[in-house]
Amino acid sequence: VAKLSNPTETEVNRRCIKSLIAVFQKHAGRDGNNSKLSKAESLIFMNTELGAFTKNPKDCGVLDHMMKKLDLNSDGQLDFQEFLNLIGGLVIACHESFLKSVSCQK
Ligand SMILES: [Ca+2]
Repeated sequence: VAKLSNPTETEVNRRCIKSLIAVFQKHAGRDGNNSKLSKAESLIFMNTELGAFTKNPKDCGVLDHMMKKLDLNSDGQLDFQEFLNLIGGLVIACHESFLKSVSCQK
């Protein structure tokens, strides 16, 4: 049997992608421009959406460090591509802790 995604899985993936875009636009649009996350918007985004992931979400030093790392074109804002790098980093961290928890269960 070929490995095809069933419709339910496809639907879940589509919803997941849509909600990523919606979250980005919701926060990026606070200053009227929903194509980029300013530093202030990134802070709100991390505090409201990623509270469970970031250890010190209110720590400005952490934000400065992250912005420097993620802001590839150094315009002081995160566009969607740069935002995806942030999400990608989180997904990788989640995957690693998932693998660790799986190997612990053996
Ligand atoms: Ca940028």
